[in-house]
Amino acid sequence: MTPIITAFERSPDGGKGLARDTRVRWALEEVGQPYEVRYVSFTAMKEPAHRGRNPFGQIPTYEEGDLTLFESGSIILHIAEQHPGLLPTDAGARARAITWMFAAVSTVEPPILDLVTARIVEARESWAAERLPLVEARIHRVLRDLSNRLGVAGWLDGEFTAGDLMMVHVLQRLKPSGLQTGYPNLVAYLARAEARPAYQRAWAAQYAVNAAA
Ligand code: GTB
Repeated sequence: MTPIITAFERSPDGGKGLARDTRVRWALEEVGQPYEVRYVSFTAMKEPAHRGRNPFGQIPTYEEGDLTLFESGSIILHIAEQHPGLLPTDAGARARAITWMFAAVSTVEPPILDLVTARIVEARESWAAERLPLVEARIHRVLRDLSNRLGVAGWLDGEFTAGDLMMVHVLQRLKPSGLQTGYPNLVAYLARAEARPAYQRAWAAQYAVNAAA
């Protein structure tokens, strides 16, 4: 059965691949699972039909027969559990890969999202300039720790896993800020992941839609 995911009808990033459907597309490409995409407008996202898929009215979602999922982390974990290629078979290595998925979305992503909030949503507040260095310092703390752990390794724990996929997509959101440039091994980590054929296919698919929009 071909799964159906949802994505922005027109992504605000104009096709840079930063919206979270890209990470789901990437996971599907890594495991060789064809998929269909239902494109939703910002209006349609908040309507009952889409809230039936995601109560928060957001993308991405994932439908496979009777099963409907939301939350990119949960969707990618499901894909990785259904198909070989994104989680090791060894139980310990598998648990560690899932740990990295959680680390990406619950430790590394929040301060990065806070930067988007600080730079865009709060930009006109009187205290915005004062708060920004604190937000950036919190990002540097997680980048430094991640960089130290990665060291000279190619991936976070041996072979490429869903943990790397999540971490890379989370880190990519930093690119417009340039904050990652002080960590050469993280820059190389991103480049290594972006060179993967599955990533290239996922990126091209979302770009084709958003460049045409
Ligand atoms: N925790 C959820 C998950 O991981 O799936 C978060 C889902 C989410 O934030 N979805 C966003 C959304 O639907 C799109 S990805 N937003 C519409 C809304 O809330 O009304 C976040 C995103 C949006 C835009 C850019 N961009 O333009 O660069 C990047 C990422």
